[in-house]
Amino acid sequence: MLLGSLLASACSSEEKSTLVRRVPFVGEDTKVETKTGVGWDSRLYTDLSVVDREHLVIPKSSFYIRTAYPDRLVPSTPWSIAISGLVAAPTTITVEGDLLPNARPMGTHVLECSGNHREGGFGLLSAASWSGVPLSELLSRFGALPSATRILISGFDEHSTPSVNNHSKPGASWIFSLDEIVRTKAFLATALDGQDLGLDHGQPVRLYVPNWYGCTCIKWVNEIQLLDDSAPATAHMIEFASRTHQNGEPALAKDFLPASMDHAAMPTRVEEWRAPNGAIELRALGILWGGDRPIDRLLFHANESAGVPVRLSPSESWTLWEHTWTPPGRGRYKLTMSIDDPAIRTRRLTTKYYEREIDV
Ligand SMILES: Nc1nc2c(c(=O)[nH]1)N[C@H]1C(S)=C(S)[C@@H](COP(=O)(O)O)O[C@H]1N2
Ligand SMILES: [Mo]
Repeated sequence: MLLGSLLASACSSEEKSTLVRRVPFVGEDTKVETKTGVGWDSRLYTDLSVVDREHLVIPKSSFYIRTAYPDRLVPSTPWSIAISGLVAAPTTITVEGDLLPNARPMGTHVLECSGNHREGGFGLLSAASWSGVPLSELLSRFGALPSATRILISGFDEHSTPSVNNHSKPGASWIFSLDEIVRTKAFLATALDGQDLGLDHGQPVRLYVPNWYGCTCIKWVNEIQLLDDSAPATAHMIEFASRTHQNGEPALAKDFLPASMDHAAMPTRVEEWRAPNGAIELRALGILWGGDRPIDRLLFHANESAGVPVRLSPSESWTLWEHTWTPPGRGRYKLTMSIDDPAIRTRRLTTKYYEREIDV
């Protein structure tokens, strides 16, 4: 049954519950699905309320945008990526000659901006299918010296309009250990949702690091450097240090923790239904994403109530969940989720980062 129960009830006979309304989340007034701003401050917030079993992934046109196509970027054909640093000889690879002929489906993944926030309906979060070439497969072509232990991926990041209040600083690059590249199955992406990437999503090539925050997924990649453990952290890494849960602002790239997403979950749609006896029934649909293992027990909390396990429906990207409950009365409810397994790290669930409120 699962999400199907919503549909079943929608075609109700008289003994069944009837849908009264979609309950809005309090304090989330950002216009979703509308591109706003320019340069680094450009945003498109995905409308996550559409996600259900029939709409498991986000189409390219609704995929969230954080930073629009740089207006100073004059694309060249072929698009080349300069390889330098601790290599036998500097070289270049091109998208047309080296990537596109080897590009293939890389799976469906969740991408989230580490600065995702409640006022934006947590809409800096999307799931889609990607194609590209595993970075580990290209590593052997770079002629890395034995001393190379790290790799810097850098992208074009110059806009004519500065970021308001200097919120975003110029330069987009992240440094990974070679081991992280292999372990995460990071890839250079050349297609999104079976189409070209689209200018705002990094066309012609971006990095994609499955299950790491979006700030590591550098767009418009034009430079790769092989480095060793003495490499200083980049300005971009420092900018995103706290949002990726680092201990302070480490001076060296090697002291950065993996910018991976812990298990996280939130409701994305709440509906008010009326039961045949007149009682209010609330139905929440939501998503569970991130983390490093399958989860079979996710708890739902309305205000400080003891958690109730929800029904989980895994998919290739995020897991959908559904929960129906009868509130004790009208009023405001804070909705949060938890995973009650001390072996599982859930930094953002623990701090209620994804708390959402409804008025019933
Ligand atoms: N060159 C470049 N790459 C970038 C950024 C940027 O500002 N410049 N922003 C990063 C951040 S913070 C995020 S969350 C993702 C967003 O990717 P999307 O806009 O395709 O969703 O791109 C990342 N890659
Ligand atoms: Mo981000």
